[in-house]
Amino acid sequence: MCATDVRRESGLITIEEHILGRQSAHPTATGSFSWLLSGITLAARIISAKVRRAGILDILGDAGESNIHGEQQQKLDVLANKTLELCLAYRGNVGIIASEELDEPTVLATGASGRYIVIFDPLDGSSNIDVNVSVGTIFSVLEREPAGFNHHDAVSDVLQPGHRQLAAGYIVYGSSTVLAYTVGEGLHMFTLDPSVGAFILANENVRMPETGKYFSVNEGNYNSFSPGIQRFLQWCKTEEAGPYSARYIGSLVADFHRTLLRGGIFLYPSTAKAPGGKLRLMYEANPIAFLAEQAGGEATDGRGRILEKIPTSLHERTPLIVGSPAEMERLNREMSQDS
Ligand code: P6P
Repeated sequence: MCATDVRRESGLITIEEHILGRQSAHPTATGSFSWLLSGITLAARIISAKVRRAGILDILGDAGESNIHGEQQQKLDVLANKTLELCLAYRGNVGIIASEELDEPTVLATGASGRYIVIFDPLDGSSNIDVNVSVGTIFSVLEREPAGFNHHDAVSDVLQPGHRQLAAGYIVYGSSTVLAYTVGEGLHMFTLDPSVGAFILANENVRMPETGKYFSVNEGNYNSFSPGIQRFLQWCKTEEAGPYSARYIGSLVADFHRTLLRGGIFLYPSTAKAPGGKLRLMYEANPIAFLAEQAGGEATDGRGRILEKIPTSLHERTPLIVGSPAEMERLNREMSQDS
């Protein structure tokens, strides 16, 4: 039994070892991609430590400013954003970063060394921080077109459809800190062991159940949902369907994490307040959709596959419906009857 098998037996595969192992499967892969991902895991460990002590450190509450969306920035939002910027800036191979908290992308390197683009929501669900509800970090990794290395229109480099992602992942700061990532070869999950500060492999090649027993949606918006979505939700509540149980935390990463592990469906459709949807395409829907598909699930905007949407602006919003094949099939059937 080789050393890695022994370590796997002992449950001591760290995320760094796992990423390097994936890289070795690609003889053409260089260590630079693994080096980039280790920057994200370093940031995750720092943010986790801050989130876990939020009540003790003076970092709860408003930062006194608002972001481009007019949303009140929480202190932890600002801190998480700064942490990711710093951890990625020193990787030497990240050319552009973009964030929910930054109006425009930041260009870190223009030459060929700046090969990668990292887009992130540094602390999604941050409005829940003060009431101790799980929050999360979501990230997406793209590659710059070689031709783009020297021009200065960073936004056009970033606006790529989701199927171009090289990697995506999230960290959920819940009862434990769990990191899920994919490089397009399955979805793998790690739990942070705070006693040693390492992410330890928990589940490899995670599969979303073919069907589940939960639907997850803010039913406060029910009256403005399309007829197809209203019919689907009514079906979920019938004896024929189960009925399904409703679970909604109001924190995307936590709601998706449960859907991924237990199956079912999460919906944030168009509403009266958000006709184009509330969630962001580039740093929420695209990474979540990549992860869902890698685990055997599906993700649409109600009309088409999320990963095929052509972005037109960095902070654009989209409806997001993501879940198990059985629930997605039923929902698509109901929505196909809408005019
Ligand atoms: P609502 C959190 O503010 C967030 O951006 C996502 O994490 C979450 O899924 C959604 O908004 C919740 O929105 O309108 O139901 O409060």
